[in-house]
Amino acid sequence: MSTLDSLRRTIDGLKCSLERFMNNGSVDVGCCPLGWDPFTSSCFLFSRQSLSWHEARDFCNGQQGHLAVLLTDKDWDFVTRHTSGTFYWIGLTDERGSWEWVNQTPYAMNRRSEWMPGQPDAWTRHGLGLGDEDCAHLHFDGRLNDLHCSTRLRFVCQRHSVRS
Ligand SMILES: [Ca+2]
Repeated sequence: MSTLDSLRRTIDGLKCSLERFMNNGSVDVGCCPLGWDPFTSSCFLFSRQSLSWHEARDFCNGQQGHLAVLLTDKDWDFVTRHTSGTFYWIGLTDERGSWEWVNQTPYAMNRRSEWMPGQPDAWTRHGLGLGDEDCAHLHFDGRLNDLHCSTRLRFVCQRHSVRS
């Protein structure tokens, strides 16, 4: 582990201890690293920078997390409340032929309520080189659209809350 990672973990641990102290020893929601928002047993990071889907995936993995995997209505509602009005990558791709989450959880296609009308359309006339649209992002209203993975967007990382 690099010195920077080690320092970051120390700070995260101190932040958790401080929060626990300020809450008289009880922490209702999990304690999250600086800059991450707690929700149930997860922490979510809403990026300010824009990266390609693969760069975003690698960034989240480097933070002991992964691109967001939205398996419950509660998680979906929490995340889309924060992303409203901006495009954000999440951990959903069909690069291997069918839509699946980055943690290999199968995705049950729900075109009618989770996707923008007519999506996913695997559009190929984007002029961005070979291939269609294999990566899913949250659109302005929180519904999904597939887009070329090289597009640079903000992104949502997810990780377990910190226990120290
Ligand atoms: Ca599309």
